[in-house]
Amino acid sequence: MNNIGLIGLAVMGQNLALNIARKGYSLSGYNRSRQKTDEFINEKVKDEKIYPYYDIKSFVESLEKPRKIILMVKAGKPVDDVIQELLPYLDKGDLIIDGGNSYFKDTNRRIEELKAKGIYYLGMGVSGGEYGALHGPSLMPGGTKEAYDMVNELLLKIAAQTESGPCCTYVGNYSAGHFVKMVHNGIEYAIMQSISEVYDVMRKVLKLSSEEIGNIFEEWNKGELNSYLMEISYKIMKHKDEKTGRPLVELILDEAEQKGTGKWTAETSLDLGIPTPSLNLAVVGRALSFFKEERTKISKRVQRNYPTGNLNRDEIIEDLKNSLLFAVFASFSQGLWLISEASKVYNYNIDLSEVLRIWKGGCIIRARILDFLREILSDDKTNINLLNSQKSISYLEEKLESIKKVTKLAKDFYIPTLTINSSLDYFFSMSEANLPANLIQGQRDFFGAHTYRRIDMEGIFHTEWEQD
Ligand code: NBP
Repeated sequence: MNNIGLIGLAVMGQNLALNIARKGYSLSGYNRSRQKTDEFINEKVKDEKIYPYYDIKSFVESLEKPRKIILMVKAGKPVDDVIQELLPYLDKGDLIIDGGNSYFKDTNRRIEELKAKGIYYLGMGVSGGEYGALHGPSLMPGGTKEAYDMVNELLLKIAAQTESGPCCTYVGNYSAGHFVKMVHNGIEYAIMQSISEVYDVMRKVLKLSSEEIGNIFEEWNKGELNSYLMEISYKIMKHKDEKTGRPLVELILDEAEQKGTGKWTAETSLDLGIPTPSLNLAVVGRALSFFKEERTKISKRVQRNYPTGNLNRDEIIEDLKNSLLFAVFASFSQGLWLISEASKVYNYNIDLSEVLRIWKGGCIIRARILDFLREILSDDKTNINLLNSQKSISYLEEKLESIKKVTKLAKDFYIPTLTINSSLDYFFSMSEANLPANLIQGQRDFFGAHTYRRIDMEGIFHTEWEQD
């Protein structure tokens, strides 16, 4: 009898299976198409106790009870299909863990459907790509605590290990794990977009080569900006194409694809009424990039008058670094706020500080700044977007002149900086007591009799504006 089962032996499943087996567990593996299973067993598995199964029945029967089965299949219908295939062979008390990037509302539905059949279900965010899956991912499991306790020991062992402990915690009730993973990806989109915007200014304003930009990113990665995304960005900038000898990044088509988690984050932020402009604009940035043909056509119609005069290269580089730090902070701030609101609305009971802790290793958004964010949160647990603290304000204000200069410079050079701009506007909006929403309320009342409240007296008011 094997300790655990895993269905879905694509990139993530294979690496997670090897990770689990290398921690001393025996594992039954199953994949819909036989070929993938055989390739995995023949080419990747060595001494690990990983055993292949070619039909669901014998796969399930190979597992010790209560059975624990991890799904690493494509999100959406495949998850429901696999659950339906498993159900005839499962017993009450067995546990299914969905480790894919499932939509959190699907996870809620599955938890309920399976609960009615006595089957436990965990929705677990897994971050870290194939390397993380093999060497230690960040794991974000959510569901009932009872279900989590069945695999607690195993998950803590396979997760990335940091000085603050394993990058796994019981995230919370229902779909809390998949929700947190979704927002993790939303933040990931925003940071990737911000780094790309900085790159754009460096190449178009400062005329730096990819190699030079790579060197600057490498330098930044040694300091405050130290993060996985900074690290891969400098490596990408410095990578030479084997065929042409040119920097490969310059040969990659500028159309950014997406699988949906960023869009879900943006949609959910709008549903819950939490402002996450940097995260949303990062999704918009990818959408804009996709219209290459139209962009190219329109670019031939526009007249551009570029500024002349000397630029202070070192000063601009320092400003760009500060702008990136600012945008990264703003992106985390917005993401945490969204998680915090969802925790209230959906009764997830999420500990934000724990979320920041398990993002410290293994995952794509791991970054040095997480320690600082945890410190701010530990000063005041109710500071859910981190902005309401003198430490945060000082941190952002130190960078304010830089980001103002960078947004202006980018506009002077016609360079879109969607995420950097929106991070700055987010800060301006959140630190502004008077927004022009009074006029919007007047407009709404004018055309739709939607009423408004006043600052000088209690009550709800409507005005017959036309009579003015
Ligand atoms: P994919 O997301 O590409 O999914 C491929 C796997 O799903 C294969 O094993 C495939 O079986 C199986 N599958 C499909 Br498609 N339809 C199925 C069905 N109806 N019944 C049974 N199996 C089915 O694989 P991945 O990139 O390894 O990712 C797995 C999960 O982890 C996804 O949810 C993904 O979003 C998430 N994730 C991925 C990463 C990453 O870096 N790739 C990172 C974090 C999370 P087949 O071989 O028979 O076609």
